[in-house]
Amino acid sequence: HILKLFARMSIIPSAVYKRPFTVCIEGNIGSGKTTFINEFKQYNDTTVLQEPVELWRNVSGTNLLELMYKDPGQYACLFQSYVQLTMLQLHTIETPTPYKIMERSVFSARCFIENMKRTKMLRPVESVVLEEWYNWCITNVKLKTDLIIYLRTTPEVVYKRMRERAREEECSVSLEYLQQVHQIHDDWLYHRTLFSLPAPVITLNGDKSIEEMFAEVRKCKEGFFTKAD
Ligand code: DGT
Repeated sequence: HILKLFARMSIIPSAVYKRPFTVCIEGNIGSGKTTFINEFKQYNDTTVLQEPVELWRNVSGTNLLELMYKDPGQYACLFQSYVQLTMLQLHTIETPTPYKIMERSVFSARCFIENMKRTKMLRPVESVVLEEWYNWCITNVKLKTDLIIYLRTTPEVVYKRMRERAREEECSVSLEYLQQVHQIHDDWLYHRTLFSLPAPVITLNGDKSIEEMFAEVRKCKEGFFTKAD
């Protein structure tokens, strides 16, 4: 699955960097992560790894993202376990460039687990199993991350964007849900009171227009990256 996805993304591993400088782009649903990382595709020295939403939409013919939203009681845990797997695959893939930029990470999957726990979408035993998997992975798998870029947004703004893009699976997503997801991201990356941080964080204003974001992207490319090993 993951290899097919990379083939579609035109990632051809010629030379392989075992320890590229790795940046994760984080933020609420609709915060502009995809737009942001797409701007990096023009650089030959950077591998852009988009979030594997397409994999979640087609797990051997089953749309697990849709099932998670339609019937969270039944599918939230299963969905979360698949998100963790696909994110780990992205973390550990060897890339052909000295820089690697990822949309989300296994770390932000934890934000969704936390929210599902708080809203009782997960049974207590399900969140225990998911968290044990998570803790085992971050201890035993090399998930080297050098920088997190947090696109900080206002829930009302991302709600409007999400309605406008009208992704079919998200038709039931409420403003309240986006407020919950925002709060958890903010407590983690902005107030820094929730989970530990795997890397330094740079916060950008994700409410800005695409043009303003592009200007931020250029600044990021020139100023934030340092030399990879
Ligand atoms: P963007 O480019 O900032 O607009 O990003 P999106 O909204 O395309 O991407 P993202 O990762 O915020 O969300 C894609 C969909 O997948 C969205 O419906 C939320 C959902 N999603 C992503 N990661 C998780 C997760 O770990 N758990 C759950 N339950 N949903 C997730």
